[in-house]
Amino acid sequence: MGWNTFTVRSRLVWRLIRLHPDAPSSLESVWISTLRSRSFELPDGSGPVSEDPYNNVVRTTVEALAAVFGGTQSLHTNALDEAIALPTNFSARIARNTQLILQQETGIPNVADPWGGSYMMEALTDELESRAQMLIREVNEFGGMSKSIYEGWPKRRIEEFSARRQARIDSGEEVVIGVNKHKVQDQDGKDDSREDKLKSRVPVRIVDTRSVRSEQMEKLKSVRSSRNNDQVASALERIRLAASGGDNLLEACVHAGEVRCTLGEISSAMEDVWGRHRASTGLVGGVYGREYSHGDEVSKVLELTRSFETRTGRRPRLLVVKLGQDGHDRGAKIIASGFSDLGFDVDIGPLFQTPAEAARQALESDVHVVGISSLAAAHRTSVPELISEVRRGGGEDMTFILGGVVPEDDFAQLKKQGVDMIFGPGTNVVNAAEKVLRHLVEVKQVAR
Ligand code: B12
Repeated sequence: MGWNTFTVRSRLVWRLIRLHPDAPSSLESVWISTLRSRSFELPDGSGPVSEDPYNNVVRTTVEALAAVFGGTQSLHTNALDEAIALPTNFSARIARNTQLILQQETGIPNVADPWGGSYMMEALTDELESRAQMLIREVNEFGGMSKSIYEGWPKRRIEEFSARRQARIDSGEEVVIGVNKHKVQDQDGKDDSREDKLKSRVPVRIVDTRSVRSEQMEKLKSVRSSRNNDQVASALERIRLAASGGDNLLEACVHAGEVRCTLGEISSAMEDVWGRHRASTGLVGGVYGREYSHGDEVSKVLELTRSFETRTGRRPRLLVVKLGQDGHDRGAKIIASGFSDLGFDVDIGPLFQTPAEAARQALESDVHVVGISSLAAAHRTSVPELISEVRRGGGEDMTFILGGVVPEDDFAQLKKQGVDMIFGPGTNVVNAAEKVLRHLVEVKQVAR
């Protein structure tokens, strides 16, 4: 699902199925499985924001309503704290009730296609359909979906779209209430008061990652000691054979599960044959020049980066890293692309680095700033580890900035542990770059 109420995709999926029973062969299985399995709407994360989070209840309702009008049969609704942490029981209940209210109180699901016949909706569906057909042609020209995924094409398209959208939000062209318009201010101001800001905070689910890890290790130990390890070895061998092109891989994996192979062992067996996929770490260049409508703000930051370079002999250098099992890389890519457009020299680390690996890369690249993008709640352990590794390796002056899904309650502790600045969901990239530059010059005295 997206944010635009009139362009939810379910309707389009049905249209494509209805009008194209002979859809291109590489996509045929997708259509057939959609027909069999029903259409499902999952929000793409562009809806809920961490600022003034109760607004997210309204956003999710409108999004869900649009999906139902669009003919979805299966629906996920986000919790109001989606951009803050894992949901609490309270927020999960509201998310579930949003669906129940639509289903049982409104009568809306009793009508098959309430938008059918509306000139605007039919025209929009036509337009979406022809754009979808263009994409399908592009995929087919690539040689099919698997090949295009392998070449990184869909990922690149998503990244380009995300970067452009972020620039539109940052410039205020796309309105997000509470983020770029009608904000809750820190102090009494033209919007709302500090008291309102405190009231708008929600209780957050805190997960103790250390104890989760040790519980998991214990479970793993007990599984490994209570199973038949000969059966495990032969099940893993069967996966290797199937992965090399012999048998049915899914069947081999189900069998491996039955004899209690772990997920890690199953995927490692496939990795033995296929190797490990490395996601591309390219940047989307030029977005903040092209899409950002407030050219003067961009020029101001570019001026600051130029003067930094004049004074120090090199551009401000940033390394963006992702730590541990956190595969959410859209924010990291947007920051890397945006800061690069704004005159920074940017490196991006590969996904799934350990704190020690990221620290080594930061020291070897001699960066001014390490930017950690954390969305999987491991910041309380991995970030201090990274900082102490860097300090131990001689990077005493390095600046650490952290972004992503980080609850406000953790800010004070992280700052004590050496994080200089924290930027949550909804961060304006141009403002963030300016703050980081000012911090380097005024606090760290890098270019004085
Ligand atoms: C999209 C998404 C996914 C996609 C990720 C696709 C991808 N390649 O990135 C998919 C579907 C794969 C996914 C999977 C999972 N997800 Co997810 N996901 C999201 C979602 C909805 C949006 C994230 C996003 O892309 N936002 C858009 C980007 C542009 O925003 P952003 O990253 O916040 O970046 C902005 C700022 O934060 C800041 N920023 C970010 N990084 C940095 C770095 C620096 C240096 C700076 C200055 C600024 C900065 O600037 C950016 C621009 O404003 C979030 C919820 C949310 N709304 O945040 C959950 C969320 C992050 N996911 C979550 C979970 C639990 C998972 C799974 C574990 C689910 C599961 N059980 O399988 C898996 C884990 C996969 C993995 N290996 O990591 C949880 C994490 C819980 C927590 N932190 O406590 C969240 C918060 C949802 C929730 N509330 O439960 N997810």
